[in-house]
Formats: sequence, structure tokens, C-alpha cells
Amino acid sequence: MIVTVTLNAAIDKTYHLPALAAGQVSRVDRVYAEPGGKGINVARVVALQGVPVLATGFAGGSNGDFIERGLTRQGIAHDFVKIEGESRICLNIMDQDGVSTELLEPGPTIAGQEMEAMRQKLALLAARAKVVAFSGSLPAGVPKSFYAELIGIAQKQGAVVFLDTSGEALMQGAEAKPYFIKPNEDEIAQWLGHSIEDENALKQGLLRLNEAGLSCISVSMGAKGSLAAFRGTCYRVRAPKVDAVNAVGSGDAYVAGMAIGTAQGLPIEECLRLATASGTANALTARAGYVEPEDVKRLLGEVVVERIGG
Ligand code: TA6
Repeated sequence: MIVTVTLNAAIDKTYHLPALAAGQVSRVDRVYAEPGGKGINVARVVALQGVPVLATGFAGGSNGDFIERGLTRQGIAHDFVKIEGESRICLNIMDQDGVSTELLEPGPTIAGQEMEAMRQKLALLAARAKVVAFSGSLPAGVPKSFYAELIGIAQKQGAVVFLDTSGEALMQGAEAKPYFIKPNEDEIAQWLGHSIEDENALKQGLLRLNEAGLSCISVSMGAKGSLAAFRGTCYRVRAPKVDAVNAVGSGDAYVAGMAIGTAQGLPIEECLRLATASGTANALTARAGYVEPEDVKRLLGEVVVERIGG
């Protein structure tokens, strides 16, 4: 089973409209509202591909109730720590040219006893999991070290741990040496203590992070695809070109594919292939964190994974 942890869960609302005109009244053509936040998007993409998954994290208020009811409706098992605060709304405004404008609320403030409840629930869930994936921002009230603490709890239960977050939460979470992380180039440069001039410098930096105990790292290169390093070997991955409808959630779908491949014990090349096909498939749907399984299967054959050495 794969367990996803969303400490800052959201209702992801997507508005499709002709154009966003600041300072004016705009009427929205299509509205989508569904359980969201990075970890929940990961769980949905895993579930859509028929792989056992359970979503946990913090959820509270009427928005938290909507999130849990939505997961039940989507057939996704869930077991959240209920909190006093109100889970947030994350808004994505898509215009007719495909330009996405995201407005992400900060979310609730978490209390000490709610953090303790998360520690205890995670220990029980991680004992049943092959992979535990932590995704998304940390809510207020939670120290930046909380991911490192939770990663330690999950690893102690024998789970393989993924961490997909950013900034200081990633820097401190990475100290617990999760199996998989998905940093951007700036975060890698911060780790290394110097700027990254070119792809070769990025490759060398990834290999140094492998040596430092971060087994599997993937860095998005945008339209060029991604660069990955796995236990001392680097790979360049090229995604098929598609006409994106809504790319929001593609990073989460990538994590979902990587988690499925890892849980199934696939070779790293196949994990990278499934991750990239899932991320690309997400961009083909109007909803955030959603794929058509047939798209994933079709795209698998179009992903190019090239071993570029250690
Ligand atoms: O990656 C897309 C997304 O999950 C959106 O759906 C929205 O929920 C946002 O990211 C949340 O990001 P954050 O980093 O605040 O957890």
C-alpha cells in the first residue's frame, strides 16, 4: 500500500474563463472543486491507476469535511487527523490561452496535540505501507523540522519515504535522508553552496547528493524533461510533447507514478518512465491531480529514458 501525507490539505478549485482581467468582473465558464493539496493529488493519481493507497494528513472545518466526503466519493481510502482550524482553498484560474494563475491560501494553524495525533497515526499507517509520500507545504504552527521527524517515524516502521516540498521544509526534511526527493535547481544549488552553470554541473551535484545519502533525486527541466540520479547513476528523461490543458498537479502525478513503480519494485528506468507518463497525462485533463489511465499507458511508450552515466 502507498500512504500519502498532506499536512496542508486543500479544496482545489479550478476556474476556466476567457481571460483574467484584474480590477474587472469576469464570469467563469467552468468550475471544478475537489479534494486537493499535493499529497491528495498523489493519492488520486495512484488510485486512478488501480494501486492501493490511503490518504492522511490534517483536515478541519467545513472545508475538511468537503475534502473527506470528496475522497470517499472518489473511492480513495483516507484517515485524517481532524483539526480545529479550517482547511484551505487553493484556486487555479485558467484562461483560454492556457495561462494558469494560482492563489494558494496559507491554511490553518496546527496545535501541539494535533501534531502528536499525527505522529501516532503515522506510525500505525506506515507499518502497513511500502511507500509513504509526504507532499506539500507545511501549515502554520508546525516547525520546519516536522517533516524530518515524521520521516524518521515512517522509516522506523520500514517504509520507503518520499518528500516533495520546497524551501526550508525541504532543506530540513532532507536531513532525515528520505529515499526520493524532487527539488528544483535553486534548492540543489543551495545544498551545494554554489550556482549550477550547466547540465553537467547539475549532474555532478545530483551525484554528490546521492553520495550524501539521498538515494533517488529528480529535477524538472521544464519542457526539456527531467534529470534524475539514482544511487550513483544519472538519467535524462524526455517527456512526450503534448498540448497541455491544465498542468497544475503534474508534479504530484509524477510523484504518484514514481511511488507506484517503487512500491511494485520496478527498475529505476521503469519508475522514471511511469512517473513521467503520469505527469504528462495529468496535463491532458482539465482537473488538477487527475489522469486518464489510458493516457498513462499510451504515453509510457513515448517517454525516453537515457542512462548518462555516473
Ligand atoms: O501541485 C499542485 C497543487 O497541489 C495544487 O493543487 C495546490 O493544492 C497546491 O499545489 C498546494 O501547494 P502547497 O505547496 O501549498 O502544498
